[in-house]
Amino acid sequence: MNEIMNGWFSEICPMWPGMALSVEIVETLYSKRSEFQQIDLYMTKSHGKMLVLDGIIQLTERDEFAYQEMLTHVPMFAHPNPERVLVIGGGDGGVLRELGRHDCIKNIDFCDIDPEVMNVAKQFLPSMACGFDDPRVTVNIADGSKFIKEHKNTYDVIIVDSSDPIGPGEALFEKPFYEGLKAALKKGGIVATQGESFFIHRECVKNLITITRELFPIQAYSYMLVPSYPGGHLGICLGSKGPELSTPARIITNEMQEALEYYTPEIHAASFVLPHFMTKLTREL
Ligand code: SPM
Repeated sequence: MNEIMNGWFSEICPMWPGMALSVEIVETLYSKRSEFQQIDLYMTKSHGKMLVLDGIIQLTERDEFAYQEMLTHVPMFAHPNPERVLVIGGGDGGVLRELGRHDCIKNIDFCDIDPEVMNVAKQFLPSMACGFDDPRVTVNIADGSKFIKEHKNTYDVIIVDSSDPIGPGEALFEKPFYEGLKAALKKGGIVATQGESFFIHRECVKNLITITRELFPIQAYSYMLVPSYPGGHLGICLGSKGPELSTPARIITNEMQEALEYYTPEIHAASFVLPHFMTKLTREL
């Protein structure tokens, strides 16, 4: 449940009890319940537009690049030749925008259960929704867990840009979904999923690592800094059927590097270096 008091939005969620991230709001630009969730879009005082689903901040214009670049380019550069890519969730289009920078891709399937998020992004967030303009993108409005069952052995890279495991995103954090992701990947494929925060959701992160370790020969956990998520960071849980994950398999062009704000080959490798409590935690699994 979120609250706006005296012009401040506070993100209050049972997943992070006893703390709340607050952002000063200038104007509510959109507020409506879709078939699946409450969608709110605010103009904030310091972070540009902010998209909120069921009371949880999904992105702000000021720092969205950190999450979208890392969730996209870490798995994409770990793969030696990704031609076919699936994106589940991410209705704002930011991950699609980042995928658009990879010329090696032949087609991108996009699958989201809620078309309203995409419509809101197209109306209010053109710097992300431009991702939908890429002619290689096919939009599928469907439940991601069902979609992958119909696309076995199809993708080189799958990116799951989900909300948190409460509401419509819940099933995306469970083992049957990961089994489906594995089956939808080709030989040598890589999956990258929104991996929550190791400071505030340790059990959830532990569970994701356990699941991916059980299913994939290579597993790793990476993270990036995002000031507008509680804890200031967000993880990426990765599973690979072959390629190493922490070293880029391809060289980034100067042109692409200059267009990015967060990802570099050095950040790619460094993002897998975790605090010692995480090393101890993963050792126990
Ligand atoms: N394309 C942007 C969509 C954002 N998807 C991830 C949102 C996660 C929000 N909650 C973070 C909670 C911190 N543990």
